[in-house]
Amino acid sequence: MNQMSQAQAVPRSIRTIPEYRGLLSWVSSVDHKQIGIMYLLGALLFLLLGLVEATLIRIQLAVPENTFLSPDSYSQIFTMHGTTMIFLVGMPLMLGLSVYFVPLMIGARDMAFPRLNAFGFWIFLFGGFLLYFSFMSGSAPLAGWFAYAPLNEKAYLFNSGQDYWVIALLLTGAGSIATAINVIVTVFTLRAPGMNFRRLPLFVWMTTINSFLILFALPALNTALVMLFADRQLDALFFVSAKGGSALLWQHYFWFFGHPEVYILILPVFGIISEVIPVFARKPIYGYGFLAGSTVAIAFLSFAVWAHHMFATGLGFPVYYVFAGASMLIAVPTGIKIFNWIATMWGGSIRFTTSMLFATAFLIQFTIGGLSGVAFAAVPIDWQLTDSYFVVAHFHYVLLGGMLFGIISGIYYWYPKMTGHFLSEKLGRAHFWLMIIGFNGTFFVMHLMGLFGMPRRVFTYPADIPYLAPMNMLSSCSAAVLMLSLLIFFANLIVSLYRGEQASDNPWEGWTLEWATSSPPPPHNFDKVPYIRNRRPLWDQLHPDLPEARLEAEHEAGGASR
Ligand code: HEM
Ligand SMILES: [Cu+2]
Repeated sequence: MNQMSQAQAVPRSIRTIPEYRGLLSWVSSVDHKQIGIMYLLGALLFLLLGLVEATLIRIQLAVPENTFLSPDSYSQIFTMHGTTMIFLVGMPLMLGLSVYFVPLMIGARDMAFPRLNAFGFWIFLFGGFLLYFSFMSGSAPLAGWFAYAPLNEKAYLFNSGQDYWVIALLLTGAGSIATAINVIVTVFTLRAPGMNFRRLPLFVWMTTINSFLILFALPALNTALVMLFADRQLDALFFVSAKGGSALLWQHYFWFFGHPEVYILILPVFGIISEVIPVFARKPIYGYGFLAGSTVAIAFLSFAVWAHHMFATGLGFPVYYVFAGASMLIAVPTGIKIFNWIATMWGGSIRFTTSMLFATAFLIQFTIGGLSGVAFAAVPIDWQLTDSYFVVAHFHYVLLGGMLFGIISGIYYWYPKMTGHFLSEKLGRAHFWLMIIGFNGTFFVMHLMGLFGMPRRVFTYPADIPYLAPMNMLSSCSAAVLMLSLLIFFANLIVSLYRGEQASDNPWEGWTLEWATSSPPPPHNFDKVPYIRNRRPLWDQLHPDLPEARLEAEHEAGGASR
């Protein structure tokens, strides 16, 4: 009855979408919150698959000269693992949180183009399924996640697995570009009255800049994919050096996309951390301007460092100087962020909720990954360590210890908003500590394995290289702990949906607009959007005695430390 009267209350002219219930209401949805949740669920499904692949890899490598996987299936598994984790886990987790929270944080009713939003999600999902269909075509792709030429060519990979890889990435790439355009237009046109760019929440700042990165980086990948497809299907020979093409050209295209891509995965996470830390340290963010400005610097610099992935290809000295210099330079704005977050925590009355624990671990682990990254910027070090397990350690510290830890922090933070229930803190703590032990146990020794000469992407290693066998065994046993921790996380996500403690509208005493509406928000998001006078619109509501305007004035006068 309620539904009827509501439907009648809406004028026919704006009732463009018929109302469906149950599963159909999700499939037909153009609501940014439902689409955001579908992105997250899709990403978690693919995470599960990527973890199964990681488990197979670690079983194979647990002992030397193992025959659990054949060389050929090993190559398929690590290619699918890498491709899945980057394109079907990292990207949709980041896009899902963006399309869910950007409109809420700027006080909008929805994204600027709701149908385009749905398109972006579905094309991602179909792309993902297509990649996995490749297993049924006889062979999954097996040229690695960056699929170097000429290995990616028909002469070497004649079955269609690699073609599935090309089409799948083209589809998900098109979806990411569509969503990036959508985020940019939404933020530029649909902000709440009074919310100028200096009052924008940092998560919104960073996802917006990130969308520009997507817009400029992904076309390079898509171009290369189309060229590769032409090579494979039409003998176009773009990347076939023996016939006048250039195998190196593939690397230039790929890394012109690929380096910005790693920032595409991490910038929204920087945004999450910039929201979580001040709320749980109960202090305003330190250095808002620096955090936003350094993001712009990172965005520009990230297009000027791609050849650091190609130091071993003999590009010659002037190129080495330029790209080594730029790669070291990009550590500066990133370092500034780390200092800002630490300064925000400094002297705060910190609440170590599970979300805050993950944010803190992010700071430490991401810094470790960042430092080994700067080491690679020195060309001779790169020559020594490239294609060894040191690299595998480096990027898992950035992607798993950094990106995934940060996203999980965000999920513990926003789950109450999305579902109306808290995630269990008890399970959360078990998840956290097991994940810390499992993650560092699995990946820290990989630095040493690399230094001892273990190459990446090989299905086994000889028994007589000193220490490799025990280090690999340690890594594989720790990976089991890591898997267990993530299973606890999955269980928490499901159990808390039904049994989780009820959450109020603003359970963490947050200050940004998503906390100004109910948990979960109604379809129209806000009954009334307040006029935005400062960066923390909910502060005045929570502390009528201490208006933000006065704090800002005191701060500018140099008096206040809050
Ligand atoms: C959770 C447990 C995980 C384990 C145990 C694990 C293990 C591994 C190992 C051992 C390799 C190297 C394979 C080889 O070179 O032969 C690898 C490759 C890779 N992993 Fe993971 N990984 C995990 C999670 C992740 C996550 C969360 C991401 C990213 C978000 C990720 C991204 C990658 C990428 C991009 C590659 C490179 C694949 C290639 O060389 O083409 N991994 N992983
Ligand atoms: Cu790079």
